[in-house]
Amino acid sequence: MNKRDFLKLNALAVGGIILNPLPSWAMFAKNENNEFTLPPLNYDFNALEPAIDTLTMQIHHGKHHAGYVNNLNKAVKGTEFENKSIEQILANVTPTQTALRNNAGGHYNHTLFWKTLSPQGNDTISKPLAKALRKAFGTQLLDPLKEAMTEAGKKLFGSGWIWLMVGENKKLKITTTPNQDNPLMTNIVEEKGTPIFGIDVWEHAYYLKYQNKRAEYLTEIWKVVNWQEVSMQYEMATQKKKK
Ligand code: MN3
Repeated sequence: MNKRDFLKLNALAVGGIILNPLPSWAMFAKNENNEFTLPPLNYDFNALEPAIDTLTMQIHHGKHHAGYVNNLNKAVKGTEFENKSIEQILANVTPTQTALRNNAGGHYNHTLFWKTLSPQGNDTISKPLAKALRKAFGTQLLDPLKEAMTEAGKKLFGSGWIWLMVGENKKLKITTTPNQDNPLMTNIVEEKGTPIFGIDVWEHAYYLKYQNKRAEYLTEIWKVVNWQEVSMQYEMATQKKKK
C-alpha cells in the first residue's frame, strides 16, 4: 500500500464516524531488525471481562501469540521468506512447511482477532458491509450472521478458527480452518479469501473460564466484537482486491 492509499483509508467514514484504521502493513510491521513483533493490545487485559477473562487474555496474548511471533522469526531466518511480508508468506507457504504455516498463521490470526475485539463491542456496521451482508446472506442483520458463525464453531472439531471472509467476486462467506490455517493460505485451504473477522476456538481461548463449554464462549464473545472495525477490515479487503 502506498501513502496515498493510506491517507484515503484514513479518511474512510464508517457508520458516520471517522475511524483510524491500522492498515495491514502497520498491523504486521517488522522492527528495525527485520523481525515480526507482538502488537500491543488496544485495551487492558481485563477490558473484555466478563466475556473473556483477564488471565486468559494475559496468557493468550503474552504467551501464545508471543510464541507464534518468536517462532515465526525463527522459521523465516535464513530462508527465502526472511524479507517477505506476512501476506506474502501466507500466500506462498506450502502444506509441509509446518513451522512457517503454524506460526505465520498464528501471528496473523491473533493480530486480526485482537483488533476486532473491543471492551463494549460495537454493532455498528458500515453501509458497504451492510450491502455485502445483504447480498451474501439475504439480510444485513447481525444476529443471523452471529448464529451461523456460532454454529460453524460448534461443528468445528478440535482447534481452529471461524472466519468471515471476502471470497471470490468480493462475496462474503463463513468458513472454518483447522489449527492456525487461514483463508490467505492459497496453497493450503480450499476456500480462499481475505478474512475480515475470525474467532479463535482453540481451547486456550476459552478453557479457563468456559472449560468444555465452547458454545457458551461462542455466545458471550459477541458482546466484545467491534463491527466497526470489522467494517474497516471489509473496506481494506475489498480495496485490496481492486488492484
Ligand atoms: Mn489463540
